[in-house]
Amino acid sequence: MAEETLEELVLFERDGAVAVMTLNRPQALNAMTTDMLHTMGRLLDEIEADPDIRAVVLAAAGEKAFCVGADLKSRAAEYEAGAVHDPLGILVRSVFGRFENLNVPVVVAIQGYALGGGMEMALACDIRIAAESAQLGFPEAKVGSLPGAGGTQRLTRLVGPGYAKEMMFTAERYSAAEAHRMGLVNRVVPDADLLAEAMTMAQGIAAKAPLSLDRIKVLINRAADTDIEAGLDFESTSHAVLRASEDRQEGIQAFIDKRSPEFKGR
Ligand code: CO8
Repeated sequence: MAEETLEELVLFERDGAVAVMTLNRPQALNAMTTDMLHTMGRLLDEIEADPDIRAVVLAAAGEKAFCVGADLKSRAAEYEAGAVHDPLGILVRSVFGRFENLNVPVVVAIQGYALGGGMEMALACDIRIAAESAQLGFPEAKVGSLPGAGGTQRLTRLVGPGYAKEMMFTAERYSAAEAHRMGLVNRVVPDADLLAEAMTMAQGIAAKAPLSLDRIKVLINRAADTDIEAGLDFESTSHAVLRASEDRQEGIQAFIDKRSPEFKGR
């Protein structure tokens, strides 16, 4: 395989207020390497530092796969070396957690195979759009492992323990339609429309008030692990913060003036 430069591993583009990150190892079905995850971390730094980015699309190059999980070829070398320290495990936890906690929404576009760690990456995003061709699954139990990059925890919170156990016990691949029925993906679209649908959704989100998006994301992320009274208190406090924001005034004024609001994130 030709030498891969860090910039080529994950492509980065801007389209207005939307940043697009594209996994770019289609020859290896976008299997994750530590270099790729380091590059994603650096791009997430850029996104966080840029207040003009209001939403992110995570996509992948090639028609065959979104991502087939960890790069088993580079991992084989680690196992042969008997590494007790797992650099990939540490990195995936950090990078996936950063997507989950990013201050702007992340829409992920899934085509072809989304397996193992690739599926776990998609679970750390906020909204999953799948192409009709998508095949999603957790093959780990077939090879004596388990979904160790957040899968057991995030899938259970998303679809409930029944479907999470079914997917992980059987280790089978599920179609986009089956994944949609479980609530694992938000919507299924024709392959040719995947990126456009993800961009349209992200552009629509990016036009909304940034502080609203930020607070809604945090509140929903915490909802599953918070008792209802504490959650409602947190919601009230967040609501009070928004009431005092400039963007709330702008939103109401724009409605009265019958024009589009211009939000500043203040
Ligand atoms: N790593 C590296 N290369 C891969 C991988 C992979 N995971 N999967 C596929 N490739 C490569 C193949 O070797 C092949 O390369 P080449 O052309 O040079 O031989 C190319 O991609 C195309 O693959 P196939 O020819 O196999 O294509 P098929 O359509 O026949 O099959 C499959 C596609 C079904 C996706 C098959 O390749 C497969 O089963 N791949 C392995 C999938 C898998 O097991 N993924 C889980 C990996 S484990 C994981 O993700 C855990 C992550 C968490 C880590 C953190 C732990 C704490």
